[in-house]
Amino acid sequence: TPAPRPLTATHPLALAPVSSPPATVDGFVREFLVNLNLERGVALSSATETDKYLALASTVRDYLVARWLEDQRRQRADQSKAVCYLSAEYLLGRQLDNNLLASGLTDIATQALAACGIDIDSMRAHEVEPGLGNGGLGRLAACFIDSLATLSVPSIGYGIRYEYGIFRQVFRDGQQIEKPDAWLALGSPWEFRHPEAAQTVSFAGHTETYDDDGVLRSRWVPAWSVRAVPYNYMVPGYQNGRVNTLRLWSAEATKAFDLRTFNSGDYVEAVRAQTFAENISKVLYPEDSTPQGKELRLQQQYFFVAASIADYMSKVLPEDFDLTKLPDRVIFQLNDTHPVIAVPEMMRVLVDERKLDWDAAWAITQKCFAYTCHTLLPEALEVWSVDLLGRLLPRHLEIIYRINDEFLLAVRERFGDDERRLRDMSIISENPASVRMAYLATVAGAKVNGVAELHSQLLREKVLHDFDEMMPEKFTNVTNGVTPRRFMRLANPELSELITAALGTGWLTDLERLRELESYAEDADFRAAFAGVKAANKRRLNEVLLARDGFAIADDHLLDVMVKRLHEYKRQMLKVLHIVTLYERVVSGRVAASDLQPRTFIFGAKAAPGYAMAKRVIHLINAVGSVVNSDPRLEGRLKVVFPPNYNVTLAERVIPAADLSEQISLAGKEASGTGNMKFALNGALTIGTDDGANVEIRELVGDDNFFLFGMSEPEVEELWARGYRPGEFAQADDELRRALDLISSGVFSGGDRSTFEPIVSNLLYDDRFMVLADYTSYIAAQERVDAAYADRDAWTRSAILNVARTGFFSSDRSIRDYIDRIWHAQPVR
Ligand code: F58
Repeated sequence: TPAPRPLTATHPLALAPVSSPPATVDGFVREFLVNLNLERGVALSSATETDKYLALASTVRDYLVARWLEDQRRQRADQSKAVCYLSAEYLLGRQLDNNLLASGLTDIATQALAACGIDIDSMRAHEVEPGLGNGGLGRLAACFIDSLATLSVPSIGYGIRYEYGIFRQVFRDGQQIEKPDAWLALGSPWEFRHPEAAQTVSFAGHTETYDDDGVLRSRWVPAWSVRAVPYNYMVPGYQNGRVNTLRLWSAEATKAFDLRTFNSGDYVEAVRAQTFAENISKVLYPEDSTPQGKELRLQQQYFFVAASIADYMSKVLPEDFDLTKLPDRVIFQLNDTHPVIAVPEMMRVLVDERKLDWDAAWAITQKCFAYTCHTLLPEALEVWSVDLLGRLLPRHLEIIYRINDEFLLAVRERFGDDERRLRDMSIISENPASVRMAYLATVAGAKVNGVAELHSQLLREKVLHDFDEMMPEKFTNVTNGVTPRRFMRLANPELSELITAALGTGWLTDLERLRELESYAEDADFRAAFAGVKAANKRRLNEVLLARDGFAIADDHLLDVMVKRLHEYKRQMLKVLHIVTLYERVVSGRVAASDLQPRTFIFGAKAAPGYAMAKRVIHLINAVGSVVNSDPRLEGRLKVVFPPNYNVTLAERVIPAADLSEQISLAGKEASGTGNMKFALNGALTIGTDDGANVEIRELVGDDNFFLFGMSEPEVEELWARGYRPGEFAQADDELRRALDLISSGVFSGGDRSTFEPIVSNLLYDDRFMVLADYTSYIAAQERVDAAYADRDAWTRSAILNVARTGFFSSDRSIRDYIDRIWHAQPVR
């Protein structure tokens, strides 16, 4: 036998990427068993569920990896413009089913596993979802990387590999308790660790100037650094052979142990440095809407963007790259303000390291970033104290000051000595001195976008009004979207089959084709089939909730669902007042229980651990639930179900079963919402305010297929300006007063009147989100819901029209809008 040739980069085998295993049932079985035997070291007969799940995940990976390597190689070789999506959060949800679907292997895998005596559903259920996000913003990032891959856009997602994602919520006596989310405990089969591609990220220290061959330059002398180790995840496009990358950074100590200290016997001190470094990517901050301004959070932000920029510049760009061409090669999309420290970091790299002059560097930077804003709440706009920023990132603070100085000069040039404007537009605000990250992003970004039409309009008119006056061409809108692969095809397979039977294939990547369903709304057989799917989804949800939490869902109830983070602006309290009103009507004898439309109310919501009012509302929902559910007078009529730990996995079960989608934020507060889109696409009707993307949903589905209530945004503003006096609304509506009195009376708290008193007095005296002002209109809209549901066939027709008319909300369309309006990158097929 000839001596084997060494396998090097020049070896013919090394030139071609690995080939995939054969896409047949036998091929899959073989690959699965190889993984089980060789990787896990166990025989099928003795394998645990975890062994089988991990071997299955490896098998799916094996099918994707050849394409992935090829796409990475091409992306490096290719000159076309790439999108770097910078996001502190990716709320991915389970991976197995998604990756099977994307690679077209679902049927093969199902049969192959069955041949091994394994039910694929038990494998699906075994996966712990990576909850690396808080809510809408993180889930949007996950939908976007799915669409980027499906549209074959050269792109990479950058983020943080939190060791603990969003906390696991449990209820004790109806109150939220947070438990750590150890999502990595079973191992994480979807990731590839790349220590060889680690980057060093530095912090603190001081800056100095030095003479660089006659040029005076600044440099940063940091005090400490950590290693950023990338973990790569495959992001397969939907059955298009494309596999993009999500690169999440994990923090490690530069020196694992301080050996000298270790040898001197102080073990704890020796590992302290390691613990300190690793803390940076330890845990996702569970804040919703109000950032806490904690140092560790700023460390996290800088950590991941510095590593990402270094990664892009050193690994993706050729060494001799002409940096003035950078804007033709890359756009960094800033998902909210969390990655905005990337702007001064890019300036530092270009000016201090690559030695470009300031103006050239700034011209490049301004073309390489774009900023998406996700809020309208002033308290949600991130600011960092100058003191903290200067301590942690002294060079970046200097750079921010210079950016601000030059920007304010431009403002002065344009508007003269308008002190009000100069003060209000300054990136640095005084008392206490702090950096307004949204302003920095707006000044630096080529484009600034809101996430729904109304939101973008309000950004321009209110939050960033002065900036809009100065540079209107920067502002644009990209209405959010959701991926139909996960939220229709995977979450609602029966509806997907029904649609495919009607329209043929292709709609999953061309969601506007759902329009063709409009005529089917007039077809009685189709309506019956559609209603059958909804009923089946309710039964499936019933099974899940019974097994998970012991809740039963009745088939014949209207399923009324409010799932989203718990926040006052989202107004879960309005929903509670509705339930309490219905309850009060019956127990007071004014309405016979038999006259109520049977309804099951489902809540899902996590509250930020430090948000006392939100946690109290959770307690109240559970308390109202236990009273209503155990009152024989309401038996079979009203039921309140609040499964703990609402997450992507549960969303995939709840949304397809829903009849009514609650989108009831105060107008002008919800930037967009994306749950609203998922419900409509799954045939739930919306009861909602004219807020966020609800406005666009209503325009598309039509007033007859949407239950609108409440003040519009201008009406909200007007009432607020006039002076909002909640007591007047309570005076004007007997039922509202009764509902509030019932809560105050202690019936929901075992007679203790103090438990929920803070909620009631907040609503009556202090409520920025004007719950009481919209109560009467909300109750009236709920009555329209009951009346509409009484004609079940007409309801189903409306539900079908909701599906047919909301194809616009595919995240594929959002990504196309980003391409056209912001990125100007091209899909590469
Ligand atoms: C959400 N923001 C918006 N922030 O509230 C929602 O209207 C929108 O649809 C969605 O973004 C996507 O655009 C949101 O989820 C957060 O979770 C932040 C996490 C970090 C701390 C501050 C809130």
